[in-house]
Amino acid sequence: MKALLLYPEFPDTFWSFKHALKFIRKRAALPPLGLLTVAAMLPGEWEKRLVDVNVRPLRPKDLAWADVVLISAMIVQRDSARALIARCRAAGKTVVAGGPLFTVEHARFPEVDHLVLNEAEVTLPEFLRDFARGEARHVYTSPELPELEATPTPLWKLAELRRYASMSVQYSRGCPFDCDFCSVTAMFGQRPRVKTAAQIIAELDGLWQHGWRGSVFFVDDNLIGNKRSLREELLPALVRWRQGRRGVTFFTEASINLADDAELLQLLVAAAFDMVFIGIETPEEASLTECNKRQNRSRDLIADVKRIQRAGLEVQGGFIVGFDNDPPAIFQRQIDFIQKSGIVTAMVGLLQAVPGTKLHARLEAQGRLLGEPTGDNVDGTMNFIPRMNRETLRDGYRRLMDHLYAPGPYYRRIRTFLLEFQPPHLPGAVTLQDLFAFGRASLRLGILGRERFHFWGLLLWTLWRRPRRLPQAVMLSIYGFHFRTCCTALGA
Ligand code: B12
Ligand code: SF4
Repeated sequence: MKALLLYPEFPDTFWSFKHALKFIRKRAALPPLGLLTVAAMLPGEWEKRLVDVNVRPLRPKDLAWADVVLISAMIVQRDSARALIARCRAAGKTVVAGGPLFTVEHARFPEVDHLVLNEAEVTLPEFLRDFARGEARHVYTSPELPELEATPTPLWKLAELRRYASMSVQYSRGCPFDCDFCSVTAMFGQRPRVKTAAQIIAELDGLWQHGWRGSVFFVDDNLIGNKRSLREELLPALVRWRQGRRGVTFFTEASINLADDAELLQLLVAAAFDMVFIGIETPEEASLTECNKRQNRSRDLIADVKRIQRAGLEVQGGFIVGFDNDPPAIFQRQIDFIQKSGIVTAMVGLLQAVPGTKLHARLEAQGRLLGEPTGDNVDGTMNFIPRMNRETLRDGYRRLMDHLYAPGPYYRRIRTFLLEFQPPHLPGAVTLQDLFAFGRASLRLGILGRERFHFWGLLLWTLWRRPRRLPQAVMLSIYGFHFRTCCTALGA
């Protein structure tokens, strides 16, 4: 059996980093970890190939080679997924689909032969048994949330690792919190399930053996969901693993209560974590209550962010406008908060209701739903009727984004961040890729860009005040170019 694993295209969105990737000669930010994991669960005797269309196009000869196509996607890849499925069907191939898009929207894909939903650890074995007998059903689904000890190491060899900016591994699934807009708990539950430290070390060894020497994203929904196993098992193992292995750093996602645990912060930094994404959402208490983001309530969120930055982790932040309790002043309050916090990569989205979430159910019951979400929450669309006047919300949101990513405020945020950020001196030589990125940034941002004075001003300031942070200053300038180009009316 010849299995083609197919990953649809990400549109030009905030997290695609498309405009930044050119500076480092990469095609995509991250590999399709779900598909690489599924590949490792397929029978060993099957031949397997991966086509991630973010990296290279799907060619007719790829389809001609395949007996069966396995496709994965999240909502934001819906259009590309549909187009690819149509091509597979036109070529007469059997299509098997799984992953987050199909798990929440399977009824909208009758053209797929087999929908193998939820977590493949549970549903795939049953499908494979039936498929081998020629009796496979249309839909395989299960509410079971499997333990992860049996999850195999992703088949890294299928991916062209050098085409990606970062690699990814997953230690846990699920999150103990219950924010009402989030599909993580709906899909993966509130009890964080973890792999063993030995499994993660085997995954990292695999990446190392395939020559990977860059950053690795722990794609956990909330890495600190199970603090005990993190503190006692994973982090000590990572600290040991990185001895004598230069060049590999980690980043992840966590909840804001990370700021309360100085020892854990120290351990993360010792294990080579240098960045964390945190869902901050809003400085408006009533909106935090509304969406049940209880872990963010009654806190000095700016002080929390600064504590994490001082410990040596850059903080990326997720923010949302469009809650029922948002007052008209919310746009300026978000701007003030973000500028003060020094969160350079601040992803502000308009609230969208994803199927399967409590928010979706609530809005449906209130008769306020308008359709399905686009999956890209920075594209300015909403799939429900907001409490605030829709035009006021849309205009306020546009102004907010344009302001945050305009060169003046953006470069000021980088300085605020660099003043606070106190990373340990991790070993790491300047690579050819860094030099290329710097050359390209000098040309694109420093000569052609309208931010040229901000760019050179920042570099001179960094050389004077924080010379060791020069690579970060260049990288964040490049990110700013991407955010301006993809997500604001300003362009670059
Ligand atoms: C990494 C990640 C990303 C990366 C994706 C990179 C990449 N190349 O894949 C980036 C950063 C780009 C990203 C972006 C976004 N993401 Co995202 N992301 C994740 C995250 C944290 C991990 C995904 C992952 O690798 N998981 C590990 C693998 C092993 O799990 P998996 O892919 O689910 O695969 C398992 C099963 O689904 C199944 N499976 C998967 N594929 C297939 C295929 C077949 C054939 C079969 C049989 C089975 C199967 O088997 C696997 C093993 O059980 C998930 C959360 C999560 N816990 O999964 C969110 C998640 C996928 N993202 C989500 C969202 C909403 C977003 C954003 C909209 C966030 C935002 N606010 O902007 C953006 C959208 C993109 C954009 N704006 O550009 C949602 C998706 C909702 C949905 N139903 O589609 C998730 C679930 C998180 C959430 N908040 O609910 N994301
Ligand atoms: S803390 Fe993050 S992952 Fe957990 S439920 Fe809230 S938004 Fe979802």
